[in-house]
Amino acid sequence: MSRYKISNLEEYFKEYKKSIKDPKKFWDKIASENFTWYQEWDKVVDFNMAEAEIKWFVDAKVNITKNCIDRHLAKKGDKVAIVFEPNNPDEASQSITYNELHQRVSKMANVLLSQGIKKGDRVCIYLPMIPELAITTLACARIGAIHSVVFAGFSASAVAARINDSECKMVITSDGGYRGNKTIDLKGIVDEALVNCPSVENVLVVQRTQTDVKMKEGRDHWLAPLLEKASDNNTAEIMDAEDPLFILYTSGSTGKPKGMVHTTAGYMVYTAYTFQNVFNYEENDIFWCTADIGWITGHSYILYGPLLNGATTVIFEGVPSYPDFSRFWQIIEKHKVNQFYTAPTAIRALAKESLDYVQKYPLSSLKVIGSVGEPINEEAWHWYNDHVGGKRCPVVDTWWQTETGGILISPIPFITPTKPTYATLPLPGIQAVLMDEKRNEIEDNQVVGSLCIKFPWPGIARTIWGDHQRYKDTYFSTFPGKYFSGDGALRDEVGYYRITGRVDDVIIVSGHNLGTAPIEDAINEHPAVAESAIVGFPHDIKGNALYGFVILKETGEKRDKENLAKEINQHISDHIGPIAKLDKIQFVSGLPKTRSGKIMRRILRKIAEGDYSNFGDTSTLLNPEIVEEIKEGKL
Ligand code: 7RM
Repeated sequence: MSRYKISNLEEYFKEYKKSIKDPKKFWDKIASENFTWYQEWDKVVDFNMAEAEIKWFVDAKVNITKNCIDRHLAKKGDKVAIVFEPNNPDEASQSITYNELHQRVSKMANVLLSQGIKKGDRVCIYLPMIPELAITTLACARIGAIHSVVFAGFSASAVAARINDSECKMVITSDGGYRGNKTIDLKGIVDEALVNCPSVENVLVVQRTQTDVKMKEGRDHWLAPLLEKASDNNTAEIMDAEDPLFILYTSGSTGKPKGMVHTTAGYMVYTAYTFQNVFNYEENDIFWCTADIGWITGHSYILYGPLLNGATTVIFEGVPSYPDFSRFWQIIEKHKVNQFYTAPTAIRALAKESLDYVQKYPLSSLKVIGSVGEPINEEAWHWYNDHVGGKRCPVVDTWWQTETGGILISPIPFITPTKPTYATLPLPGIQAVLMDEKRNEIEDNQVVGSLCIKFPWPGIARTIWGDHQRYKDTYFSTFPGKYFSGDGALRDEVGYYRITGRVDDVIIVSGHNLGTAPIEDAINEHPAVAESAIVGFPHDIKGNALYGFVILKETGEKRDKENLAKEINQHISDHIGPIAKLDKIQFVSGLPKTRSGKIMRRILRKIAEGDYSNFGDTSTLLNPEIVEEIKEGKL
């Protein structure tokens, strides 16, 4: 992948202008120079923003795993593709070369075929961060099956909802998973989920923890013996540029999770291009992204982006706090990591601990350090820059979303001067704009607006699985003709962007995007609960934590509130996962509502933050008296 030669900010602006003046020419060149295609495209892009219909590299034929693996074999078959670092530092790490990866993915692809999985079938992958997660994901892509990776921290009902939405034919899981000093019973969770999943025919089980698990006759199969029998000769399926590559679920502000669909060629071109440029990857560098492959960051920058560039990528099974808070720094030193990519929530958690943990290690291999997932506050930015990057490594604050497939706004290291808390400038090809309340484009700087993109880029999601109308309504209707990110942003005098956060009701807790609606749904299912509303409030480590306002039914009123609060959190844990647990629960007799019946969340947000100075316009409130009551009853 060629890195464009820009040596200063002025040149970046020139290059950027060219890329938006003629985007077709720009992407055509990148796509034709850096990949192997079975057949090239007739047209670079075809789109209709009003209908949310977007196609890139029209009629081209390609297989992404040929580009991730096969084409590297001639020159770097013996190069390490994946470094696996286990949860327990006493367990040996593993190195998987491109040759080995080719062999293992091919065998796995043949196993999938032998189990009746065909091009277009959906396969749910529910695995811990072990090499098999990467291998099974790539094997799906190799045969054209659509992978739906579900983060291994989700509960049985969340897994079931995702399996059913896309009617997965198969689930791939493991006997268990290690995370810090815990062992997670993944197979048990899958068994519970599958009680309500009629589409699933087979379950493949990887052995990781040697936990004794129940195997359902005819449905469940250990993976190892199947792999042993499988041939390592597999011809990659010929995929159309717009064939779906994967579905990845993301929370919405209302209702059920959205299955974002990414297709083959555009996603491939975009993740490869952004990986190269945002991290300035050079041959023989070791790249480490600490996300889980169950999130888009892991899909794009643990798996696809690095492998497309023939890079060495680290997969870490564990957590930053185990066995102690030096684990990340110890791994950087052990594997001589050159690019390190993590989330503000992890940075804040580690910055709270003694400096000794990080200062024990010189970390001199590092060249570029990145941040993703939520706005990085100034204090965390400086701590990261000073103590991890040693003030030598550019901090790339990368803004993007599950929907965007890859990074849209970020500094380019050694080119874009960084500025704390600013994601800085859109990458070439990305036409970012800010919109005001009247839906006009904001021309001035120094103002906040809704962040939109006014021309498609290759990595944009193409639809929501089974619900194109929802895709259109959510992203293309608020500002006609533009993609609306749902985020607010500020632009400074040189055009740098600072992301201010969600303008809708998604709350980001420890880097996880949580929709308020499904959590409220879970709370409301508790028999003692009548109604609830949750809001986010600032939290030192998690970025935001959840504050729940809960109205009880009469039966609940008589109960011990402390126990009730515990039960409610358990309920949330079972339905969504422990990450969605409430930090504070306040029992109230009513919620501030507008006449049309909508909860006025901004008032609850202010109360949760302890800011009573100005509640803004409350004239549309049906029950203004409740505001005083809630304020007084605040914990
Ligand atoms: C990659 C990812 C997307 C939401 C997005 C933002 C927030 C992500 C940054 C950020 C400020 C950043 N995908 N977000 N990166 N906010 N600065 N650098 O996180 O779909 O899970 O979340 O995350 O609100 O809309 S995601």
